[in-house]
Amino acid sequence: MDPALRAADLRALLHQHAHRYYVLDDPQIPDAEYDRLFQELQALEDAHPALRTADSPTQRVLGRVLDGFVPVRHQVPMLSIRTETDTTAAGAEAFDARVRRELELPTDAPALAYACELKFDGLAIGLRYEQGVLVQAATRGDGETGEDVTQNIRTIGQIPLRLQGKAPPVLEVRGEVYMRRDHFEHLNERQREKGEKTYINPRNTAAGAVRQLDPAITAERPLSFFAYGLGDVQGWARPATHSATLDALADFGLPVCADRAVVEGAAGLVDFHRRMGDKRDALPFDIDGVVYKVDRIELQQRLGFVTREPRWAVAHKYPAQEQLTLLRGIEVQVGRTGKITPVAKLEPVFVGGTTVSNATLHNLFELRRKGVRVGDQVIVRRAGDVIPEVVGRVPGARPVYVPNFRMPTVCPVCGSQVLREKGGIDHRCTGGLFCAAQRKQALLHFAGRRAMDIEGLGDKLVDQLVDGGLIRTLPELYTLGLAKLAALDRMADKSAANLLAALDKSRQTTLARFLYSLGIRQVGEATAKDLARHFGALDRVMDASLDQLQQVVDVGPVVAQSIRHFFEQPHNREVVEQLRAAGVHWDEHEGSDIANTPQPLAGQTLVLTGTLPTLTRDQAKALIESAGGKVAGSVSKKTQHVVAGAEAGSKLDRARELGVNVLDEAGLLALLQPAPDDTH
Ligand code: 5U1
Repeated sequence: MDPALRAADLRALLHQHAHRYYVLDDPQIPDAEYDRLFQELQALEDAHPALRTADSPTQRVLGRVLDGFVPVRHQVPMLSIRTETDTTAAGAEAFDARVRRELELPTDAPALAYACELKFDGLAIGLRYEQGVLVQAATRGDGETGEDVTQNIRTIGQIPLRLQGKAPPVLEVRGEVYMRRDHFEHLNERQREKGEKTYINPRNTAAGAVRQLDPAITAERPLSFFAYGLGDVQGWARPATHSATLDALADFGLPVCADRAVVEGAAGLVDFHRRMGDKRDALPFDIDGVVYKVDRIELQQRLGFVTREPRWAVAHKYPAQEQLTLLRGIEVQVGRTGKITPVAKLEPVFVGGTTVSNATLHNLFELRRKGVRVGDQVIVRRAGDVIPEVVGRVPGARPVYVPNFRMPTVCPVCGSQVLREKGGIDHRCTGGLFCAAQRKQALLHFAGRRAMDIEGLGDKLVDQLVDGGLIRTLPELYTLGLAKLAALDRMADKSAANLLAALDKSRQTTLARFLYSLGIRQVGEATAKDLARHFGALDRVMDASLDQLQQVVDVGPVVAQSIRHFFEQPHNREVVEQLRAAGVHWDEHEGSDIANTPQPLAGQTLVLTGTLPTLTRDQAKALIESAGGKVAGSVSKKTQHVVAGAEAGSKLDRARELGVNVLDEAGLLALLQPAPDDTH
């Protein structure tokens, strides 16, 4: 075949597969096949350098280290957005009122349509496509002149090097480069493991990566992108509304966030702000607010600009996820596995929607690297469901000498020695279950909703039970009697009876829950389920060899070793036996691979959205999993069914967009019935 034709074919194929992988999250070919096509193109280009085009996928990571960035004058100024800091509904109402006033609409004129989006916490970028090919990427700078960061931006897999479909001669796309929270946590986890400096937050990390002079470093940072607007456009009759423009950008293969809506009037804005606020912690990335834009472009043009901000848009903020506060003291906390964590005691501060007075400092190394000392002004971050953390201090001299924090050499709770494993980062109390702190944490974990689910056994009661010497081991929980419980401070007879009933109920459980509740290091809920499904019986897990354990999906050598180690300890086996003797039981082989239970959802992925009429989300998830299905957090082409309840959000829209089957609760329950010919 003619090399030029083959190279063009390969480029088209690789663009198409990169779009499916990075933007739609729905790859159609294995990674190895993508690599093979990529290498074939690379070899062709090496043999015929004239075939190497600017939009070739081989050209993503080939920039050189720069001395500095070249200034880029924006053809169309890159505006910023007016911010509404009143985080209540009044903020949205004020925007609608202002727009109506400026459009001189009579009070009885119908509600305006607004396009609502998320305000991503990242770095604004303009991407210039000429004849569909990415030719330049620039930062905002002062709005008139930015910096040319093209070679860094080309390393971001989500950003197409070539647009799909019939692209206009010039299309400049504006949007935000950001870093997902899980990618950020993972990056920091790796930094911690290497004993290197951690990053402060996803936004600074993303911005720093884009402004890297060495594109090889940018390429190592997991960056993402969302398009949200246009700059210079030539030769394209753009749609009449902003929402349709975003749809068109998605059709060109650009990532556009699915959490958007067109709403009517102030009430629609308020509702969007509230809905996204409720969802904020569950989003995979940080947002600092939502954005409202007048949807009709013609009205946007009538409204125009003030200085560098359009009158037709506003960013309506949420409470900040980072705040400054005073570090009053540093204490240590002993975790379930004995890990000693330095905890910052803070002047209470409202951050990320709650008042925070304690925040983790992770470990001694991190604490030292951040250089925090008691009396400092520190930055506290609380984002998503991650526990609040101190991410740094405000630089500046201290008026008085403050000694550096030191790790205790003995456990503050039980007095056992505190040691750090050779080459490790964490300090640990060596007291094991002799340590009341570890015992309390072990009990709380055991009683947790996802473990044995003992309702009513919370922090305060566990403190009383352990501190009062009523409980030393997990099985002793089941020997508690009404008299002992009712004698506890502030324990009413009714509460004691309720707790005993909850304990009794918890005796009937599942193998997966039981395994998880034991608190084996490295065995989270998912691994416990995998173990239960694979082995089907507790004794088989307890006696499994390292090799046998590694046959389980996602169990590697470290997890296998931890499970082996746990069950090699005679005292752990004793705990298991005593729990069984106390009446804790489950159906062996229930839901396991070796049992022939019907699995009507085997191999299928479902997504839950909205509120179901009778089932809680956890109940629906458990039912799906027990029928062999998986529950995913987002809808893609790999999703077989979306189960939608009241107030279903953007996942339902996405399901419709992709043609994924949508069910209600009754439909789900019908699916769970084994097929009539299922003869298991
Ligand atoms: N989603 C979104 N973010 N954002 C930021 N849209 C959006 N629009 C912006 C900015 C600065 O500016 C335009 C309104 C000009």
